[in-house]
Order: sequence, then structure tokens, then C-alpha cells
Amino acid sequence: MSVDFSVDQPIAALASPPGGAARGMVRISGTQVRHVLDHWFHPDDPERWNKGRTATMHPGLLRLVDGAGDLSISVQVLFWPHRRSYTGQPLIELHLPGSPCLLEAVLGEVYRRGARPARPGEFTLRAFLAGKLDLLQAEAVLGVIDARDHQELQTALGQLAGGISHKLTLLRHDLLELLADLEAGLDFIEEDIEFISRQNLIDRLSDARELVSDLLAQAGERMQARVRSQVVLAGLPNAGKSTLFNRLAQAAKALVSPEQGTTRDFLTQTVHWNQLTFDLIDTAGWENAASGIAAAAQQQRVEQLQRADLLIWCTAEGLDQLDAQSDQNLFATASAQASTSIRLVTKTDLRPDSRPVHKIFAQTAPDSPSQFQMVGVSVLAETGFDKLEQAIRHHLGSPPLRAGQWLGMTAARCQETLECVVRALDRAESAAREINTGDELIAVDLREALDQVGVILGVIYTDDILDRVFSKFCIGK
Ligand SMILES: Nc1nc2c(ncn2[C@@H]2O[C@H](COP(=O)(O)OP(=O)(O)OP(=O)(O)O)[C@@H](O)[C@H]2O)c(=O)[nH]1
Ligand SMILES: [Mg+2]
Repeated sequence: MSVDFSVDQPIAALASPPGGAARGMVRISGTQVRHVLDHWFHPDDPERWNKGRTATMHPGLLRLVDGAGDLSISVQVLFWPHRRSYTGQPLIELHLPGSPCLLEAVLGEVYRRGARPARPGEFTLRAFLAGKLDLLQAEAVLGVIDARDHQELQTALGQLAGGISHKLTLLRHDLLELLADLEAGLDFIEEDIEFISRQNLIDRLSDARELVSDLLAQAGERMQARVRSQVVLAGLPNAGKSTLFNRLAQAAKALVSPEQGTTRDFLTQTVHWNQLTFDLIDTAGWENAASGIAAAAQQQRVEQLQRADLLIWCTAEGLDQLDAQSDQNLFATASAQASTSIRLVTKTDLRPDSRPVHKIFAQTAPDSPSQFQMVGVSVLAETGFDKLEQAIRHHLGSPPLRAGQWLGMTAARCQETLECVVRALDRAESAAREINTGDELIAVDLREALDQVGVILGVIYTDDILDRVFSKFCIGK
């Protein structure tokens, strides 16, 4: 895609998801957008339609003439006549029954009447070009559309609301003022008039550098942060891990059988709970393995645990003394690798009496690990899942908020530029600390920092940057 900077010609696209639905929406934006509907839209109140000066909804009929004859479609037309629209220019949304054929026919007519098909992200591009959004916010629009869970949505909404933009805009104004003072001083260099003291200059440069360094650190954390937590199910063969995996993942994905060693490799499934998303990993049963493939497999599991945020160690109810001992030993090995663990008794329906869970461990292991949270579940009897969910939520907690301010794509785009800003501010500050350095040299670095902040916000942009950002959008947004 190459960026089209012309904003006059109306563009149009289907703005509702493809496929049948109760309602569908066609969006049209352009300076003379009203004329696209001339002669085939018949508003219930023509006077209001023709003279309306504020954003209003206009019910009416769309008359289409196609091969099959005349078609009258009942529509609601939302019309923003001037700049106060999403795109910052006149905008129309046609709301009509969501039949794909009907929407296609209407869109075809819109194109015949002078609009051209919108490119991916072109509505948001126009909003950006009209100054309605900066580049960080344009990316946030995409982040909102693509959000896969509550946390990602919150991050995108924060960025759309101007979280980072606000900080950078204030910084940019401050640096512009500094530059203006420095340059004003340069004009009066002969008279020795100073518009800003060196100390004030140093302090403000230092504050700016600190702010940008902090943003850079957050962007860096965002780049490293795994978006989702990893929860690993482990335990002896036949402990009921795969059965539990299927129950928690709400999918019959893992093979389950009474045979030991059913799961040979690991399986991953993303689990979405209200406000919490994590990757659940089912692993092969642990065995005491001294050598060979089993030892290698065990090593692989250890590495997996080191990457995990939570280990759920599954111990089946009713193990004999020998298995209970080996379960205890392997659990000790596994939990030493994991950052946190839950000890889970599975198949509690097999329990002969109503012993509480911690008593089971107390019996099988004298040095019972009381520091681990203990929970019991039965997939068969569907019991214990509330407690297990509580325990998982407790351990995963909320993701770090600092990194949560940045959308991944924004962090990726801005990291290098933020580094340039820090370096330029650093140079400017060092120069300012040298008594003999002239203001003109400080101004050079300050200008460089300003340019780069402008690139992040999209005040300064190239086709290439816009291409990269907007080509990721879908059509209609
Ligand atoms: N009574 C009872 N049996 C269960 C329960 N959960 C699993 N099982 C049975 O336990 C056996 C082993 O289950 P799996 O889920 O395959 O165990 P696993 O830990 O994945 O086993 P491996 O993959 O071999 O390590 C199967 O026959 C399951 O039906 C439960 O809650 N109650
Ligand atoms: Mg299994």
C-alpha cells in the first residue's frame, strides 16, 4: 500500500463485520459526502437532511434499481456534516439490515455515485491527517480492534485516551519553549542578553531526559513481557493432568486414557477467564528417570517450568506408599524450578473418607510443604473448581502496569526513536554543563530530540512510517 494523502474524494467501505447479522453498516467519508446519497436516499424529513448543521440521525429509504427491479430499503443515516466526526471531515454511516447481498448492492451503488473503496485503515488515516488523533492513538485504534483479552483492551484504550501522547506532547511543548529561548538568545548574542539561565536549561534538559528514559524502560519491558502468563500442569503419569487440561481449556484437545504415559509431548491452549487470560500447558507425566530419553524429557520439563509463571502439581487421590513417595520427591524437584506452585489433589471423588486435602499430604509426606497452596478437584464429580480458579487468579495476579501502558506494536515502533531522544538530550545536557559551549550547539541537539519526539507522535512523518502503521489495519476502520 502506498499512502494516499488526498482527503477530498469520498471513500467508502463496509464497517460492520463480514457475514450476516441483524444490522450492517456502510461508512462514507469525504468533503462532499452528502452528494453521494443525492437522488437515491429519500429522507423522512428532507428539510432536516438538506439543512442539518449538527450530527443527526436521518431515517429514510434507499432506492436501488438493479437487474431484479426496484428495491426500497429502510435505512438510518447518521450524518456528521463537518469536522466533528471520527475522520475530521463530513462522514456518513448507513445503518441497514445486515444481509450480505443487500450491503454489497448498497456499497456498489455508493461506489457508482462517486466514492472509491477505502484502503485498509484509511478512515483512521484521515482522522490522523485531520489532527484528530496522533500516531500513538491511531495505533491504539488498531490495538482496540485486535485486543484478545481484557488486559490488552485496557492498554489500547489507555493509549487511545492519550496516556503516553499526553506526556510526550507536554514534553514536546517544553522542549519547543527551551529551543525558542535559546534561539532568541542567539539573536542578542552581541548584547549578552540571556533568555534562560544555564542552570534552568540544565535542570529542564535533565527532567526531560529522565522522563524519556522512563518511557524507554517501559517500552523495553513491554517488548520483553510475554503477553500471557504460562501455567504448567505437571505430575506423575496418570495423575489426571490431561483430563484437567481439557476441563479448564473447555476443549477435548488432550488425549486421556487409563494407560500411563498417554501424553508424550506438551500441549498448549489459551484460557480466557473474566479479566484473566493465560496459556495452559499439559505435560507428559513425570517419572524417576536416571538416563536416556526419559532423562532428556525431564530436562525439557525443567526448562519449561523455569519459563512458567505457575506450576500446578497434580497428585491423584489414592496413591500407594511407593508412588506417594516418588510423587513427593518429584514435586520437590519441580517446585524448586517454578516461581510459584499450587499442589492439587485430583480425582477427589475416589477419596474413601472426607479427609481435608492437607491431611492427605501430611500422611504421605512427613515434611508436608505447607507453604504451597493446596486444593482438591474432581473432574468426574465437577467439584473444587471454584477454589482452583481462586488459587490460579491469586497466583497470577495482575500483569505489571508499567509495561501495560504500551501496545506491543507502538513499543516496537518507538523503542529506537526513544533511544535517539535520550541520546540527543544527553548530549544537550552535557554540552550545557560545559561553560564554554555556545547555545547554538545545544540547540542542534535539542532540535534533534524534538524531531524524534515528533516522529513518535506523528507530528513528523514519512510515507514509510504511515505505511507501516496503517497497512496493519483492516478495511472499514
Ligand atoms: N475417578 C476419576 N478419574 C479421573 C479423573 N480425572 C481423570 N481421571 C482418569 O484418570 C486416567 C488418567 O487421566 P489422564 O488425564 O490421561 O492423566 P494424565 O495425567 O494426563 O496421564 P499421562 O498423560 O499418562 O501422564 C483416565 O482414565 C481418566 O479418566 C477424576 O476426576 N476422577
Ligand atoms: Mg496426559
